[in-house]
Amino acid sequence: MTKRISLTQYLVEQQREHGHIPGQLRLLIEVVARACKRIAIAVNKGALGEVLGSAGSENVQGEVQKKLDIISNEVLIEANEWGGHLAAMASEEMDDIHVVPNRYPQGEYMLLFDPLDGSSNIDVNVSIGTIFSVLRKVGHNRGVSEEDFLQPGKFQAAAGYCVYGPQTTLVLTVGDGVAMFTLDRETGSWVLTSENVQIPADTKEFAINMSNMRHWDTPVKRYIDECLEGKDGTRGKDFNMRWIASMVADVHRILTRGGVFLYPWDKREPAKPGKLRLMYEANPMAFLVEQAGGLATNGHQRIMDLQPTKLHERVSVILGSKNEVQRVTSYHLEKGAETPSQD
Ligand code: AHM
Ligand code: MG
Repeated sequence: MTKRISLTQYLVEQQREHGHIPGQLRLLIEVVARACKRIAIAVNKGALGEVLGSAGSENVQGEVQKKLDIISNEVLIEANEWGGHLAAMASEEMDDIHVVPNRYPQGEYMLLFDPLDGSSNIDVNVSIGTIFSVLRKVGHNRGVSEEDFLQPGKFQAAAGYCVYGPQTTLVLTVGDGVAMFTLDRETGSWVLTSENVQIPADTKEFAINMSNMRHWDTPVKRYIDECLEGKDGTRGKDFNMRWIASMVADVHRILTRGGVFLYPWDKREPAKPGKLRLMYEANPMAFLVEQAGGLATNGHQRIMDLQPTKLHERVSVILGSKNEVQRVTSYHLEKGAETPSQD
């Protein structure tokens, strides 16, 4: 029988062999993984758990919140509040940061999350997920403010996501490659199922919401037009397209078999740099993708180099197979491409 390695064993061995997972970070990852198990149970119940549908409220970005958005947010907060590993949390579903209450010890990390990404897919039984990013708190004073969170993605201590699909899979990086763990529902444990994940540099698969084509900027239009020309065009090969409308599921496919994902700035609302959020969607995915040998840019710069100016900042996202991301980015850098401002 093949030896099974649990998430706990993996983390303990990483800590022992490489010393790059401090105790508090290990606890944090285990707590997030446990919270994801609880979210997976709620997601699985669906209509039977009365968790589908709208919660009748809106988040800070004016988006309608689903019941599962709120449930997942509460699960993550409750699980992470008391362990002593965190100073504060920030979420897509909360206007402001959540500082660990005074009754609990305060840790040295800060956690950001999109508790349930791909909300439009909840009610239709399509893969959704939880995305998280871990930052270190700078300074030793007890107070934490939003400014403490505004660190470029290159300073992330860890990042990952959990995809709730036909399988429930946790994907993690602590800056030393990417590992995947599949939830064994019978034993309730996370089992290591892939290590040293690598994204192929070339691909024949792209992911973009084509319904926005008329709003795209010239470099994006040029790139997709060339893909669509297929074998007889500039690229000399046929491309396939996928769009799940859950970034977690699209990125999971890319980490598994390669591809390029684009949610670019477009002319619908020119002042808005993109749809996806920098700090708890783009940065953690960029960290994972780079750790797997891919690239992530906003068309002009590496995503993880961007200096955030506010918690819920949006960003244009192009990520995945290295050679494709380089190509789209080079089209943007050629004279004439408009530069989205950071909002
Ligand atoms: P959400 O966090 O509110 O679910 O929004 C983010 C999602 C991404 O997962 C996905 O890539 C994108 O929105 C899909 O957007 P669209 O419906 O415009 O195609
Ligand atoms: Mg999201």
